[in-house]
Amino acid sequence: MSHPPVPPDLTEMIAAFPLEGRLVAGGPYGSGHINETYAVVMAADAGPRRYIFQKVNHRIFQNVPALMENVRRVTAHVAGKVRAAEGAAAARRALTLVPARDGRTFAQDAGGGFWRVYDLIEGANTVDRVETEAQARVAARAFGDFQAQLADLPGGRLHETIPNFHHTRSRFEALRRAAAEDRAGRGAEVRAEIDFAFAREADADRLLTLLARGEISERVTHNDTKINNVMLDDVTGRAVAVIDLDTVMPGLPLYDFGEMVRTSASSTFEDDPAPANMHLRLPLFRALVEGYLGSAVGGVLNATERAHLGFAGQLMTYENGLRFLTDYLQGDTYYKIKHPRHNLERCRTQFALVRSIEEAQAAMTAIVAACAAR
Ligand code: ADP
Ligand code: GN1
Ligand code: MG
Repeated sequence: MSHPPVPPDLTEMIAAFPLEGRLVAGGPYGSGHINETYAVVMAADAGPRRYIFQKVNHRIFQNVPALMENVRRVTAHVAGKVRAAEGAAAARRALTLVPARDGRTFAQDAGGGFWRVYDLIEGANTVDRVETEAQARVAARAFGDFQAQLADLPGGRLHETIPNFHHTRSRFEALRRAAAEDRAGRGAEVRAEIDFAFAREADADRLLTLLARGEISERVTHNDTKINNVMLDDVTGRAVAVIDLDTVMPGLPLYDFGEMVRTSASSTFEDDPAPANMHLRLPLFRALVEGYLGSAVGGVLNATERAHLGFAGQLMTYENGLRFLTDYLQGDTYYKIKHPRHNLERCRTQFALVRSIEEAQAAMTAIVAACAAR
């Protein structure tokens, strides 16, 4: 089989890691909005070996060594937990970092870019959209179990890799500033979206107020619980490992659950150009609640947290809409875009989901109550 040529910066980085065998192929992989991900195939004596190479976006993650320190601690801790529970079969149940030749968790290229390598988890895949209730249940359980695994992470508080990441008030203020500055001259075009966001300002503070009052508490959370951040077994469909650990840091469990609702209980892609296609799918919401309450963290959630599972989905969808709109107003400096209106389309479709979740609050409350009573 012939392969396209391996990009030159990737070839340079492959030499920085002590990989077994001869380079066969390497090329772009996955569909994230932030980092660059590549799969690399090596021909080793025992057969082909595949690795994941990632160039971490250091414009967004401003302290990559600190981030990698988090990743090292988290992967080691989770690997220890799954090994204790499952023995040798646990090798693919956690991300495994491949250290660089100098022993560090990353290597730098000539341009100062940061690269890391993981063993590619074989026999598993990610999906960009949830197709079935079983997938939603499995993903929610996996992210809940992941939070529980990290409850006793030793070594003190993790670094905040992006300060105020899910601080919705800060996200709201960033939008207010971007709208006032109107750097890209797009303000007039998005008046309706700005009005939509401003009308919901009070929502930005709801969880922060509960946190300040001590009614809910901080834990180590994942903070980016999109369905494509959990690897699913090719054969059984069961969760294999939680991946994409760049934003693992102190946060609220409700942020993680809310982000699952946004991405796994929605009717279409986050950037569907037709907002009318977007609505909440209650059977998938029920599956998420079942998976999450049935996970190892389910029993730890208090009544206030359980009561806000539906609102969490609304809040995270609102927050992502704020962020897409802010990026559009600032001239698309944060997310990768495929066309000039991409961030605007993402925002409109997120706000359509916010509306749908608002209308479904009573139904969601009933679902949570029914699941919690079981
Ligand atoms: P991003 O921050 O860009 O979303 P991810 O770490 O989620 O980056 O990686 C992007 C995609 O690459 C994932 O959705 C998954 O399909 C694939 N991937 C990442 N790490 C691995 C791994 N260790 N094994 C197999 N596939 C992986
Ligand atoms: C980004 O890296 P990726 O594509 O998994 C973003 C998330 C957003 C998401 C929207 C570090 O996630 O916060 O919810 O896009 N990650 C970062 O799709 O900003
Ligand atoms: Mg990802």
